[in-house]
Amino acid sequence: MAIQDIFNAVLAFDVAAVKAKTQAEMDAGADIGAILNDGLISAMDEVGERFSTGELFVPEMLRSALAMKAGLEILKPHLSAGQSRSKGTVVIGTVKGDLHDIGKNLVAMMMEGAGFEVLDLGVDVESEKFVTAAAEKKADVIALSALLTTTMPFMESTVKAVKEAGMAVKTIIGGAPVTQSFADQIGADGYSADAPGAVKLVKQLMA
Ligand code: B1M
Repeated sequence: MAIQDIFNAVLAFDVAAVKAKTQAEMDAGADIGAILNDGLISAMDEVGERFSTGELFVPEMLRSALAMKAGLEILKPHLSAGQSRSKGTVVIGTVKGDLHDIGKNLVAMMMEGAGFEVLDLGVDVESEKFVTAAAEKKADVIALSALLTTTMPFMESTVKAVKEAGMAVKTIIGGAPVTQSFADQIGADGYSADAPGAVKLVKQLMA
């Protein structure tokens, strides 16, 4: 029931309640995966559903996102705890034209938690910026996120720019509209549907 309260608070755009209820669940020893998936992420899925049916509009979507982020901030130390020595370097960002960053932030946090050094370039990132940052950081992996079908082509141009630069860095992609077949089509080295899967994927690619 209490995780349902977190879900409801995100839908009510109630930042204070999301924080309080998330903290209360953590203090009560609830499973962090359940708080994340059943409380915070499923609330955003519901927001997306209501946006599609015209029950909610962009301002409400944004307010829910802010509420969800407040909950994520409380989970963050637990998602990225531990590990001191870097297992490798990942450059991550949301591709050009796309401002969605919650999923990308979650992937970045979990990569950090798994012991990778993460350089987060933010949102609306040009292909060249990924290439330059990866070269400067001697990155092992470039991780691209997109939430809009209209911005998926920028994943392709980034993968192409990496190949043209002759870099050994691997590219992985993810985000709600992205699929394995799209990854195959654009020549990315990997795809994951979620943040824990992205961590596994990077470990496999670097093995
Ligand atoms: Co936007 N939006 N939005 N939005 N928004 C979607 C994505 C949409 C599906 C809503 C809908 O119509 N049902 C729809 C896209 C339709 C499409 O193209 N298929 C949409 C639209 C249309 C738009 C605008 C165009 C609306 C408008 O202005 N008319 C506009 C575009 C702005 C832009 O980017 N240029 C827009 C704006 C916004 C807000 C700014 C209001 C806000 C974003 C705030 C922010 O991110 N800071 C927002 C939000 C919140 C959403 C929804 C409701 C929630 C997204 C989210 O944060 N989910 C979304 C509906 C939905 O997805 N259900 C929607 C929670 C997050 C944890 O999940 O990001 O999917 P997600 O990440 C997942 C996986 O995808 C994966 O891991 C995470 C889970 O573990 N993953 C990766 C993500 N990146 C990965 C990378 C990896 C691996 C896995 O490897 C590298």
